[in-house]
Amino acid sequence: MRIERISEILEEGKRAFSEAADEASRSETEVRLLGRKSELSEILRGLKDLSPEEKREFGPVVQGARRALEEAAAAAKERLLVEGRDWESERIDVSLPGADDPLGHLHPVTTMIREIEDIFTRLGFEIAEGPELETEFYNFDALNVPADHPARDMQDTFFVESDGFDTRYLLRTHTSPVQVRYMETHTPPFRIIVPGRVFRNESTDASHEHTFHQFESLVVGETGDVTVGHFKHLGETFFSEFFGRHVEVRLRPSYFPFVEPGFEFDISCVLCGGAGCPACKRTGWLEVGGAGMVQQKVFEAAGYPRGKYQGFAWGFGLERLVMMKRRIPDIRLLMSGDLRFIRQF
Ligand code: FA5
Repeated sequence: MRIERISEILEEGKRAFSEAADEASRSETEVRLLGRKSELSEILRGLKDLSPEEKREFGPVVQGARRALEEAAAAAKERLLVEGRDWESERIDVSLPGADDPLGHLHPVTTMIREIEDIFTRLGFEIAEGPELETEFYNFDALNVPADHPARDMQDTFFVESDGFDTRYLLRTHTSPVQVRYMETHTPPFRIIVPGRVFRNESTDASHEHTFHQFESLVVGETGDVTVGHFKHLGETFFSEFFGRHVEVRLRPSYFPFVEPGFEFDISCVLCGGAGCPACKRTGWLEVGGAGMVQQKVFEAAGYPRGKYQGFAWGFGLERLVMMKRRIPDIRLLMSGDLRFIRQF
């Protein structure tokens, strides 16, 4: 009798588990057939009251039925889990294009600095740099800029509050202070370029920014070794390479306290080739920077003996070259942070 009842419970249980349509009814079946109050648990509890022979006969059958029902319950759980998934929403379309991972690129000013560094490195130059937060000494005194020179005026220079310091700090107004910093730790002969950011407290327009870049060049050797002819030739070589066409250089007398003689450095207009156009105001020439033979006072400020060395220096505005090369009409676009502009390069 008992044996038959057990196989009935087993058969009914297996069917109930395989027919369970959702987890709630499966779980209800599990409690009903395998829970503490189930008939099977009752029978299991009664085993202890049987004779040893009966235990031997019934024990394995009851235990086997319980295991089989537990397995059926687990199998039903697995089946319902699989059936319950929304396969459609999980479908992956492997033919869809991948997620767009936007890549940035270098700013045209950075690209241009690297290009300039490349050209000069090939010509045997080293690249030097100096601090943007500079002292009044390196920015002006060491460069022989007189104490009453208008460039020191609050209009042109961003002075930094230096109360409590012996030194007066400012944002460098040009890359020339790096000349002296470099010479303090190096002995000629050498040739360097110094690309860097500079700052001027002036009102802005299409060709003037308060923050822009210059690149300085300094070539120094024994007296007689480095001449104006060398730097005119170097300028022609560099600008021709930079613009990818033959460029001529013109020097006009000018004054900078740290050079003697000093020049304005013009190149033949790269747009019209010197014939005259609106970009060069019909002169055929474009002014690109200041230059000259290094003043002996600057050598002295760097600790060199007077008269032993001779060299030239120049300082070019980088943005104006970028504008000419990329045909950008307004310098303020470059640092505007406007991505519509930047993405064009
Ligand atoms: C100087 O800054 C000198 N240190 C250059 C120099 C170096 C002369 C070595 C002799 C020997 P200047 O102030 O002229 O010179 O500036 C040089 C160049 O920087 C200019 O020709 C121009 O191209 C650029 N520049 C000057 N001011 C601005 C500005 N506000 N915005 C953009 N570019 C500027």
